Amino acid sequence: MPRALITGITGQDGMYLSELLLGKGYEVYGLVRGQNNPKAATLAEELPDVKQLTGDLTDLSSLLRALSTASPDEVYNLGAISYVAYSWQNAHLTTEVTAQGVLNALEAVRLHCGDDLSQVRFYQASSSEMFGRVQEVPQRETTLLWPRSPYGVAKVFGHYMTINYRESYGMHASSGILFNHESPRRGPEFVTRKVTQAVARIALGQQDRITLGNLEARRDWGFAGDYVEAMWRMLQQDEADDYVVATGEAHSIRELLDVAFAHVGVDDWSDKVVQDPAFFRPAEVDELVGDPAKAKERLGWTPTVGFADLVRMMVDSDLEQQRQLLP
Ligand code: NAP
Ligand code: F7E
Repeated sequence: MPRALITGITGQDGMYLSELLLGKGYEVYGLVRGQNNPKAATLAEELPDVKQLTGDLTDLSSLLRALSTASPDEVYNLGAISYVAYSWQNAHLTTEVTAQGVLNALEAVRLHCGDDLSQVRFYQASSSEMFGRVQEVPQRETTLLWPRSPYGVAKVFGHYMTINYRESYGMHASSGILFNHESPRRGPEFVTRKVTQAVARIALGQQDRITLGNLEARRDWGFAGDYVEAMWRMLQQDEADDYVVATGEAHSIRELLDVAFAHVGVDDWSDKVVQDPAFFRPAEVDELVGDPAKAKERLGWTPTVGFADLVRMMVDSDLEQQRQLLP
């Protein structure tokens, strides 16, 4: 039975990846941080077969302990402070977790393996935010990186450190440059879920309006369930490498609003959306769109859920959740 250790197991991708690996017969261990983390209970309820281990990416010894207990064949480093807007307010913390945390994870694997680094394959959750002020359209593995936020800068550090461990020690360390991916499990601070949750509440008469920032930004949005499949496929390759994972299509926040509101029968949402400068970013990433050709060719990976279906899936899920909260 193959064994996997996942950091960031309580996040959106950690849950989908756990489901995927458990379905393939893996023994799955997940690093859960903090004292009495409330997400541990949700994880235990939804995925009782996952074995939870206590640890934190900023604490090297906790990573070594987790590796020693899990003795994994594959390590997926998904843990991060992942909310871009928050990263300006907490740049040091973001750097400690999202940048240095990657070094800690790589170093822990190297120390754990000793002379035989071939025991463990490593996946790093890199991000399209690294492209920031884009130097090429669409973005591919070779596009120059120009991050625009402390989060993006931290991800660039983790990305290059992963490549460095591959080149320095021959570690099977791959980096997935994933574009935005969403699902009903997406945190409500991210714009897709913020919109689908609000649209559900507006449709049920629980709220009147939604307050947003920049409606012109464009993102390449895919379904998280598809994207964790690409992560796994990367670690099944003979050689470690870097891959862009994206749909190849970009849509604006306005289009997101169009699809989400239309799904509950609202064609004109102009009186339901308010813009607030508080949600604008100090440096915006205007448009991201990826070229997933390499992932398609080498991993045989293609996305299965398109933009409009993804948004409708999220609205439906939020409608169901909000109905359960009604008195
Ligand atoms: P997410 O839902 O925000 O989950 C982040 C996870 O990291 C959570 O489990 C969180 O734990 C954990 N974490 C935070 N600080 C930690 C620490 N100090 N030590 C250990 N774990 C810590 O993110 P996601 O959407 O699943 O994304 C997974 C990874 O892919 C992240 O690295 C993200 O930056 C990256 N990524 C995401 C996207 C996307 O569109 N979703 C795209 C590209 C890259 P708690 O639950 O306890 O907070
Ligand atoms: O913002 C605009 C905002 O926070 C998308 C993370 O998973 O994907 C994610 O980062 C866009 C931006 O995601 C609001 O200005 C407008 O242009 O949903 P988001 P993100 O910043 O693209 C990348 C690939 C990651 O790696 C990250 O971890 O939407 N926007 N109004 C808003 N965004 C938010 N959150 N809230 C608003 O009210």
